[in-house]
Amino acid sequence: MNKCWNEKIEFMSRDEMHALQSERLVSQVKRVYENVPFYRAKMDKEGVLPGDIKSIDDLGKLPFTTKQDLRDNYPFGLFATPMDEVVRIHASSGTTGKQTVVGYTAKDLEIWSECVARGFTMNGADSSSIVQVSYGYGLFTGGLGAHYGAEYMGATVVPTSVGNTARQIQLMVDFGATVLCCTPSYATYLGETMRDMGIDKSQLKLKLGVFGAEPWTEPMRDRIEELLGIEAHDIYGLSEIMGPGVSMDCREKNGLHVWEDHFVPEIINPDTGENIGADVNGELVFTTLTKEALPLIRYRTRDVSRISYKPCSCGRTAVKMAKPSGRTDDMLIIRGVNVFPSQIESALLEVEEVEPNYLLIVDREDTHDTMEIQIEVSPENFADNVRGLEALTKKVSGKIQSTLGLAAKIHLVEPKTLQRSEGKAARVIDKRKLY
Ligand code: DLL
Repeated sequence: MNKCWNEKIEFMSRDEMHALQSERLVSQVKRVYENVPFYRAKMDKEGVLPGDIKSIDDLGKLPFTTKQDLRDNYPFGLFATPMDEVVRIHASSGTTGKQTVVGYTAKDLEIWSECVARGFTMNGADSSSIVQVSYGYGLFTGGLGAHYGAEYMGATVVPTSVGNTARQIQLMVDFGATVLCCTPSYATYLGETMRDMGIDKSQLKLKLGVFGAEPWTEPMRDRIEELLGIEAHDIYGLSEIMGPGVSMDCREKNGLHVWEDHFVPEIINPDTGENIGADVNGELVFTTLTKEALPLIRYRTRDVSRISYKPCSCGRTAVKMAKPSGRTDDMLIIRGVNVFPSQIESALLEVEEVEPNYLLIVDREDTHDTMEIQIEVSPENFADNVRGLEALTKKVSGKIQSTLGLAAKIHLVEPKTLQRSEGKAARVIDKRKLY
């Protein structure tokens, strides 16, 4: 058995977990009904009373909550505690509409730290680790979430936040960081910059990477592991539910254990709202069981994933969710075909001569959707001769066509010309939505 932080919870039997979740759900529902007018009105309208919820099996009787509900109650309307018990505010990223504001009591922060510490420990980190946190600090939950979790575990935290990449690399070498936390796109950027600075990965002490906040694929994991010489692990979360650490993958690397004693996942059909059970892709929905400041009942994440109760070789009994493959609202429909940006990343990772740095531009000419993909050629393969580039363009076009089932105009660009992201990468411009 590998190391763990909270043996009792992480290895709890399914029956015990069912009992714990049931007890917590019953009191959580009672609390939101009594303290949050929004929930009381919604439950009254649906004809569900707290007394109808007797165990976790009754979860499906409760109405969903959405991001729009948080926006409609901006900023603190869904808080279930008085403001003098709220000790921290964060806000969800998102570039359109009002920010989604979330709050935490001191107990919420402790539970959050503990969840993150479980994830770190599960992959070999401990109090002797030096953890460089290169997620953004601020309203975004990434920086402070990883920071508090690592500190709670007793590790030494180096809070570099994002930016000044060359300095980050120098500090990583000088301080001997053993764990790196950032977005997967920033991890690749750090690796590329290191290469440009002439620093070999053998000069690093890094062993573990804890990457999340945006979808990334298995081939991308292999690439980052190779680039930085580490084990790369996936951490998932969203501000509304807590922040990073709602789930994290173990050494099996085939799914993220959800800390179910605090967050109950369900998978629904996004069109009908029906719970579609385990092992099928759908929209991930979470119910918080212990959150004090901002409890959320059946919150629709819009993330596409699936859950599995199959036993895990690491021994943890907590349900696993698949690496989120995209968002129901990020899915593009191009000429009638469903396209997830992550499919493009997978296709590009199979072509050695290009980097998985791309920009997808979707537009419409008359009634016809057009798709252009700008792709960076890798530095080793950037040929000045036109014939070499033509052949490569053809190869990439073929790969994209066979992966997406759609033809795209491929535009190869010089290495390092597409904008790099320090936080979440923005890879799609849908001009059709701009009209
Ligand atoms: O991104 C929290 C976080 C910070 C998670 C650092 C992991 C590491 P938000 O800004 O509210 O919170 O964005 C949440 O990001 O609904 C997913 O769409 C996406 N996301 C987060 N982690 C992953 C992941 C943070 N590991 C939204 N894989 C979520 C895929 C992820 N998508």
